[in-house]
Amino acid sequence: MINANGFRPKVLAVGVVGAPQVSGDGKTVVWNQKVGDNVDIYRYRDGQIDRLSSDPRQDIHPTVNYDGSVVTWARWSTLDPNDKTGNFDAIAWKEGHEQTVAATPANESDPQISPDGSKIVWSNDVNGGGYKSVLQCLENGSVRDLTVESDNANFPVWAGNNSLLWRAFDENGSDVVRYQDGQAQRITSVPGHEVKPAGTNDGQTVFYQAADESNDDDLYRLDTRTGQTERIAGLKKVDEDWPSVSSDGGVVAWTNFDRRGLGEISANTQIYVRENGENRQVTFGPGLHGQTSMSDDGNKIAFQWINTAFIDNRAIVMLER
Ligand SMILES: [Ca+2]
Ligand SMILES: [Ca+2]
Ligand SMILES: [Ca+2]
Repeated sequence: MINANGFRPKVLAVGVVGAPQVSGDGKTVVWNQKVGDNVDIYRYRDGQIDRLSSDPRQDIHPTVNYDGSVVTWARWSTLDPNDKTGNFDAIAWKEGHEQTVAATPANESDPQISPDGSKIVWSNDVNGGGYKSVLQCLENGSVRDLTVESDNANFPVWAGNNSLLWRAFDENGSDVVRYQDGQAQRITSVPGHEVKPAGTNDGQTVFYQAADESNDDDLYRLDTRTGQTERIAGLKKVDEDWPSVSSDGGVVAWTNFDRRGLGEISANTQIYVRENGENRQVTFGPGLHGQTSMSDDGNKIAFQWINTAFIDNRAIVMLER
């Protein structure tokens, strides 16, 4: 990994690491890491690494609020991660104290903390069926349902403190839904799947990934005020996936799976950034570079690197400028 295009890579952690998330202020990075048989949540802050969880069960998929004071994640309910009677619960960590915030027999998956740290949203698969879900929100000590089963809502993400984006399945694939002030609205409606939404802090601009008729993924930018959709990255034989975005929408990063010249099996997988109307590559060299998470100002991008020759050799890397 060499320096290029304005961003300097800095390796924060090496090991069986994944799912990095950077705080809005750019000062904290959290991720999950397997040591021995145990997966826990780790944090980088002020040049130091701390282990935030020490439960012997599997702790995965952390999220972190703007100032790094609250971290949430999902924990498997039993010791054996392959135990069919187990399910995920939602955990919140606040200034050194860990609390289980949802632990029914259903899967409470991938809890998401709002930037101000006041609300946690997760999907609950009702009877543990793993198919239909409702989204639930914890705020001021009580949990309420945001959706009903027939909404088929999943994978919520925050866009600022007052907008949520999620994926709603229907017979035509899936659409992006925006939820504001208690109202849910479908903001995409083309056939196929529009997925992985990432929004600006005002919830007005939404980036997402969608596949064309030949199953080639491209990235789109939707301005919900004008209703205009623009394809911002759309090369053939390149899957432009998993956008992350700065708070004003001026910087977008994604994982670029370039299958040109390498065949269908192995893609050249690098991080790209769009800024001022131009797309540029910001990681280089061997291995998979993916799963970006961006600070509000667009100057820090955390990502996961995987050695394709030895997949337990991974790193959490920060791109900084
Ligand atoms: Ca653990
Ligand atoms: Ca549960
Ligand atoms: Ca493409």
